[in-house]
Amino acid sequence: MFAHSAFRVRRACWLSVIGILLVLGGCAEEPSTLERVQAEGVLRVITRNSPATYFQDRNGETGFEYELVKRFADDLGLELKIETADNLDELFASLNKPNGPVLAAAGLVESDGRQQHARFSLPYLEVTPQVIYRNGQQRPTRPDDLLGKRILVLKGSSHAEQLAALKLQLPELAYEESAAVEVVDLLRMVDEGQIDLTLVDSNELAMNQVYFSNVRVAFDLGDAQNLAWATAPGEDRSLLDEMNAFIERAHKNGSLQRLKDRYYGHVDVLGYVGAYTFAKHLQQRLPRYEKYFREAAQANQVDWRLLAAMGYQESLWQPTATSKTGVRGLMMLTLRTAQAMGVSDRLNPKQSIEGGAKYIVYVKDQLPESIQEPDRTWFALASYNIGGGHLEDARKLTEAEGLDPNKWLDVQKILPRLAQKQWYSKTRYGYARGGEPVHFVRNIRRYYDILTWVTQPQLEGSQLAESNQHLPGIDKRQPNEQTPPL
Ligand code: BLG
Repeated sequence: MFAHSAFRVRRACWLSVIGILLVLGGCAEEPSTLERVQAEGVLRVITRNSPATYFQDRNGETGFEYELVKRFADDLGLELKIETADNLDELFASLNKPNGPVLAAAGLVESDGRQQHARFSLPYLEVTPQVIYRNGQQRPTRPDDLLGKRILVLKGSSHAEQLAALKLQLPELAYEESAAVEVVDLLRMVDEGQIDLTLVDSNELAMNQVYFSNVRVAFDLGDAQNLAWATAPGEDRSLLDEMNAFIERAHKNGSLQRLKDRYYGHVDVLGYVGAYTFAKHLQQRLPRYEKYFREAAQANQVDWRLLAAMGYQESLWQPTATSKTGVRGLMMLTLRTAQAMGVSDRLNPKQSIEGGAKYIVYVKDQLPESIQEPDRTWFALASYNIGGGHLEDARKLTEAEGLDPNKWLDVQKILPRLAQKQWYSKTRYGYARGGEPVHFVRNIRRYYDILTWVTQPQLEGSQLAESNQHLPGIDKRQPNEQTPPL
């Protein structure tokens, strides 16, 4: 009797094992998301058209999310196809469509309310939600100060979720959500006084502060949160595992940090005051000299935005600027350089810009062949500032340290030593303020990046932004209507 039932149990077990194998066999026939994507050779990604995520600049598609996800696609050997959603609800809806995009890379905060619409990857960026107000208004400092204010946030955003949670404690809190706007619109509306307050993530403010000189941070609403990529919810982890492995690699090999520095680092370098001062000068000063920068750039075959960035670093675009050392003008030419470049009046902005353009090309040509782009441009800037002799001294010291004298990253570490006797006494040209070119190059690179974002292809040939219609992301074109890269 026992033996019989034991046999039956064993037989039942075997049957269920066979059943499981059949089920597994059945599953194996259904390809995983990763297998499907690999068979198609295309990674379809949904994002938002905004400066902190994805937009078009002169060189084509760009943006933090775009660059990161492009690297992921390249690693998998896939072609990247970007689609944009008009709002967050649409973005999550597309992600959940059976034949829709498989990944959302859109500056998404991994929030509780989103767990049923998406599965999130490992985090790649920490951001803080910030309440934004207009300079000149009374600064709100705590949640109670939000009462009675006109507040607008993106519909379906983590900020809307935060305000909904806050409303449970502060029932009088009133706010609106809009699906028709992007972060840049919210900031513009605060900047222009159309609304009192909005909430955006710190990275988005960092990216946009340079366009809006009146927006200020009131206070951080809550703790830092994680941005992550998302896939459709469900059991299939095949793509998610690849995403996580990629993000882990990007953390480890430093590429994520470099991307963060490039997009968001200017606030660390300029500070918020520097960023909104830049925004003001971009509107008030640059338009007066933009034509000269473009003409000089064309005549000397350099990027006009690099010249403009140099001019901002040198003089904040002020033609009568004078340094303590008697260097003068918009591009801060020494008397010797001015004479060598045929500049008779250093205070004349057109002449100064032309002289500066000629000189940067000249010093770049003097650099050894062994220095390749993009480092070559950074070395040329350093030489413009400190002179070729001192730069050569720093390169020699760099080599003596076992570092690479052809890499800006290495030479910039050594340059400050030119101001220390134990080091400069060993050099040919002696003492120099070696820290100055390090700041000089770092700042110019930031300004250059910012100018790249604000000068859109459709702007070419026209004057620089005086109104926000020129800003990336504000003009919500569909992907198939986007201006082709120049
Ligand atoms: C540069 C010259 C270089 C020169 C170096 O000084 O000026 N560049 C220009 O005139 C464009 O030609 O190199 S050298 O010819 O090999 O000697 C070194 O003398 C200018 C720099 C100096 C700097 N700004 C352009 O970047 C300056 O003004 N520093 C002083 C700052 S402060 O006011 O004292 O704080």
